[in-house]
Amino acid sequence: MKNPLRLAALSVLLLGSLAQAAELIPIDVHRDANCGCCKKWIEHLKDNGFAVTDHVESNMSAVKQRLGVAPRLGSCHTAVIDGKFVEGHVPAEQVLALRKRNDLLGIAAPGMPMGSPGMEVDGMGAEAFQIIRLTREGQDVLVADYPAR
Ligand SMILES: [Cu+2]
Repeated sequence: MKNPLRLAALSVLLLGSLAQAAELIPIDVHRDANCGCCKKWIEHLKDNGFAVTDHVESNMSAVKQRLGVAPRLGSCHTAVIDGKFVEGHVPAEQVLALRKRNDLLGIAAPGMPMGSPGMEVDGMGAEAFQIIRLTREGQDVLVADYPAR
């Protein structure tokens, strides 16, 4: 072997990325029994490296109230990650970014924006939607603007 050290370094790198790929991120999703778009959002999370615990709820507004989801930010399902809420059809990349933000109560994609993750309809475009942060002080902050497509 020409360069055993280099080969060893390469295999450490490879093993490292494999371990990373296998490490799923736990998240809890609360939803109504009859919500189809909620199930589709759960699939979106699973496709992006999350391990989802699915909770079927009889009273979603009680769940939202308990987690501090302001009614103006409301959507269908409510997820919880590291004690913070994720309200509605939030893209996985935004959920990942939320993990490091302990100054926030949570993030939301208010409403049911057509074309957002889990709200795709064949042959239909996506409408514009926003991701909003809710700070622990109760302030809304715009995080991202997803344009219509
Ligand atoms: Cu929905």
